[in-house]
Amino acid sequence: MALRPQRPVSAELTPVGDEPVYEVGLPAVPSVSPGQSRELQVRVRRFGGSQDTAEVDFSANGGLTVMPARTDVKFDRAGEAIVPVTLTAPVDATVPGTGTLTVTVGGERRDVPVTVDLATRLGQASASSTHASFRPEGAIDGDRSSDRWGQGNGWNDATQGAFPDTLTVDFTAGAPVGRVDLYTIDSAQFPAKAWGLRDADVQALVGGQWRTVAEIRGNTDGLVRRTFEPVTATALRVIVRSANDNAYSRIVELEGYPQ
Ligand SMILES: [Ca+2]
Repeated sequence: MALRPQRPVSAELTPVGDEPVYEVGLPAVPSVSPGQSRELQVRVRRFGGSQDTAEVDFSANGGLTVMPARTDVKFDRAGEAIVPVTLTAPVDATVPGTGTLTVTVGGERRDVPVTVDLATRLGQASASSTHASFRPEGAIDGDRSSDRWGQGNGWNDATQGAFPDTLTVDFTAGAPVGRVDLYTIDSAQFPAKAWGLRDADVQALVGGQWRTVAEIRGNTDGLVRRTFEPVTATALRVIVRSANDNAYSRIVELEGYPQ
């Protein structure tokens, strides 16, 4: 029998036409603190097509809000556009928490997870001195327990018997602070009244100036909570002036809240 010449398989190709494809990019997992508004740069790229503009929609869940909800972007000659959006968390946001920022352009939808946490927790900790492994980062790691003291979950200065000592937390962006929860060492083995900090000043960096927002005097408690008129701060610091053992400054956790 004669072999029939094999017929080439033809794929039904959809004409490419003028339909662009979009890509949405964000630099990293965005984060925001309760009561804080942060500007994010959303990058939109267009592949194909010839449209100079596109409509981009933004929405958020988890209690977050995003502005604007919709905008028209104009692409540059490389087919890129940068869209600034402002992401805001409510002052009573649960921390730590998560939300989602959704960006939609053309048929492309991108869901971006957003971390919601205290400005202190998201910040960068440093100290006037550090004793061995009692690093300043331990004071913003979310672990308030004095039972794990010595496992890196709290800060201890390195100048025995010499004060003041300072623990500083720089925020990633300005955030409202109207309350500070300061956990000094307090366990069965190391009770605060014998080992904790006694006198300290809490200061907020407001408009580039340090402002004392709380004074702690004669403290014997493990948790020192102070509320004050809220400020928009870019950093928080604790200046420890004395400790109950007259030797070291010990902070297990430093937390700043909007209220
Ligand atoms: Ca800690």
